[in-house]
Amino acid sequence: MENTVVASGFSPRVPLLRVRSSSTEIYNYNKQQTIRMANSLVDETTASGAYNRPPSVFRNFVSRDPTSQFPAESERYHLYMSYACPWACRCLAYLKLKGLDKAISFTSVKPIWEKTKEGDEHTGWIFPVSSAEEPGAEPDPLNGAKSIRALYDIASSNYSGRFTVPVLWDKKQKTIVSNESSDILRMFNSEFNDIAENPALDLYPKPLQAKIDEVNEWVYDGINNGVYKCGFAIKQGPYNEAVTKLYQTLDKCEEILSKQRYLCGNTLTEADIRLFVTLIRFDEVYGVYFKCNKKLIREYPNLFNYTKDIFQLPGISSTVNMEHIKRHYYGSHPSINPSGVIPIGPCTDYSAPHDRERFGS
Ligand SMILES: N[C@@H](CCC(=O)N[C@@H](CS)C(=O)NCC(=O)O)C(=O)O
Repeated sequence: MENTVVASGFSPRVPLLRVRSSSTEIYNYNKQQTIRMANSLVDETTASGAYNRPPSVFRNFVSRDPTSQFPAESERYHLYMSYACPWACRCLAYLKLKGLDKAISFTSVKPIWEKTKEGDEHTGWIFPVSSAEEPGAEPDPLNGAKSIRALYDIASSNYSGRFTVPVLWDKKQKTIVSNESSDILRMFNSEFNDIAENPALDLYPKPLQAKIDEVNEWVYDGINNGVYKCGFAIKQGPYNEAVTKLYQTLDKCEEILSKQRYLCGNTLTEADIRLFVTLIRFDEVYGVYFKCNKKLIREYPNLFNYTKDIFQLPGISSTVNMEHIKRHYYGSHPSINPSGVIPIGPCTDYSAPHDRERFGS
């Protein structure tokens, strides 16, 4: 199955982007040649031109039960992540909030995707060769891996999915526990409380669980994954559908946040951390890059102040590396930005005062 998109202003005989089920071809106007890219996020586009995110594969759980396959132990697990990635950064935010960043080590990869292996064209997450190469990124301290793909190769000999971050790694069994951030959040929230510096913080408290689940569902569909559906759509219809839903969902959040401090009431919950990682990337990246330009977050008084409120929670600003975020998105998907040029703004100061204390602290 093949789809062809022709950008207006270009000759209809020269396809700008061709998507096949296993690879993407981009016509580079500067080099006058077609570049082939291997499987990654941008290839998950269906015949209808809509973006379709595949499910994660490693779905094991760390448990507080010492007899379980993956028992919660200090210094046993490692979070491989990217400062660019919202899904990975929500896990890092939990490490900071729960005070688990000493018990669970973490490493960020380099922001811009590169070739992961000799012999094929796949591009993905790469570790730097030294700490000096890329501020914020570190070489793999455990396995000496060159790429995230190499970690998946260690964990499984027949894995055929995408090589995504986050990866929660078990140092003892030398394998991947989980590559699904929503599961990792739940583990960090409840299973490590014996070793967490902030065990009392419960971002998924029993009385609010049904509410959090409900909010997560529409926030994920409309906003977290919604921005990707806007950005990776290769036909007008699926883009229109995604962008309409995105702004309906942002409006809904704005309305909720005009009456209470957080999404599920006046207490911070998992739902807020999950929304925050998308909001903090919105004006700098998604507004331009994913064509989400009807309105930016700074134009919504409540959403904007809410973003600043969460950014200013202890530890959270250290999870936001705008340099990595911008360089990754604008530099890693040549089908969307063949030149790799990074727009200058808007450089919002999220540490500026906000008005959310009006709902109490
Ligand atoms: N369901 C996963 C999604 C993670 C994901 O899509 N990560 C992206 C980065 S933002 C990735 O690593 N993509 C690599 C690729 O597509 O090759 C989760 O939430 O943990």
